[in-house]
Amino acid sequence: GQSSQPIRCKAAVCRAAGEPLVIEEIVVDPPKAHEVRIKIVCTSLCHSDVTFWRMQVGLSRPFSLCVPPSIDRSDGPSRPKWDFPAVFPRIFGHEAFGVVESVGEHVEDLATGDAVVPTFLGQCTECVDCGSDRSNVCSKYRFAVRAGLPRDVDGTRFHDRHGAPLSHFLGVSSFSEYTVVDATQVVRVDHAVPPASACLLSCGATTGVGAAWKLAKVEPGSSVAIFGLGAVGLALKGPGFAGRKKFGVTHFINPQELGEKSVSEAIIEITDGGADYCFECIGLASLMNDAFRSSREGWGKTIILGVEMHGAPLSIPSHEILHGKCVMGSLFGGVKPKQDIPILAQKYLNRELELDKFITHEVTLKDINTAFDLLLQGKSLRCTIWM
Ligand code: CXF
Ligand code: ZN
Repeated sequence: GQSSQPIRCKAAVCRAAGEPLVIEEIVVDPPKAHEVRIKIVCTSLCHSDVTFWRMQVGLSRPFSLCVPPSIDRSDGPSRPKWDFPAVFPRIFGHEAFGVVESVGEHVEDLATGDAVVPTFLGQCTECVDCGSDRSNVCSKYRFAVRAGLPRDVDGTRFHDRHGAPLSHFLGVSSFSEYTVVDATQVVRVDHAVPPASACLLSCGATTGVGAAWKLAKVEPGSSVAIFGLGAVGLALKGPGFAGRKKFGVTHFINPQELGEKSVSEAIIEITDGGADYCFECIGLASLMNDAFRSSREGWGKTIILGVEMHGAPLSIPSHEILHGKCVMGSLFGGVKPKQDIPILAQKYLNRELELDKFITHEVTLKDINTAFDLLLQGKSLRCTIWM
């Protein structure tokens, strides 16, 4: 049903880049037109939360995908203000599962009580891109990391107890007991999928599975080299492929143990000429190059999933392209959220997609900083954060 009341609840607020999150009482607006308010059941920490949490002026300004929070016209010609402190204080979190608490006007495909996962990428279902199987990038509400909201550049949804606005993250902000999300970014899932598993479909696991399934369309029997074994990299084998060992990986390469040999030389040796598919799941141009060099001449595909951390360009020898190699990439592994996540949920229920093995830890919201520590220390793959 529709609700017009703000909700007071607890959230983990990031007051400044790189500082521990603080559990605060906040106020969450009612959903506006085309929005839904979600009671978050659980959320997990994805590395992108950490990347943006760390982001401080001068330290890293990586994002070609960012649009500036505002345009500064105060001194002459308008120029973007890249001073990211503008987006703090902020509520992070974008991999989550919850239940719709109320819906705003004009929301037709979702109702109170629906089990849902929010997604950082929206699907309006009406634009050319949403209507095409070739794209998963909605062109009506184009994805960008921005301070404003897709339908309202100055919009806010959260305030602290003094009435000061709190910024969102990727339109999701799931480190809160309640959040408001645009209906284009909310996907209904079968109630039968347990919360912690459904949560993984919200970002990381879906990106990996999607990249193999929707984007690269990897055939069984292909050789696949994965650069970066986090949740995305490990999810790549996805449904239909024969699980670090329990994920079906046959060879591990530790660059430090290779001596004189380069990573690509090692991969070319193991695969007898180069891998059919090379996936970059970290976000470093040097690694993207390694991946490209490791791919097979004739048909090797290099698939870029990582967001380059320093905004560095990729430079590759054109003659290698002429020899049949190709580079491709996508956000969210080419997955169209509203269409494809329910398919993955069904595969989970059919036991064709193992999600639970990604969950290495669990905490409650008050201990959310432990989830950060575990990920930063490389000890966790996914830590479920229960509200
Ligand atoms: C990323 C993709 C690019 C921008 C930030 C979020 N996806 C998910 O973690
Ligand atoms: Zn993510």
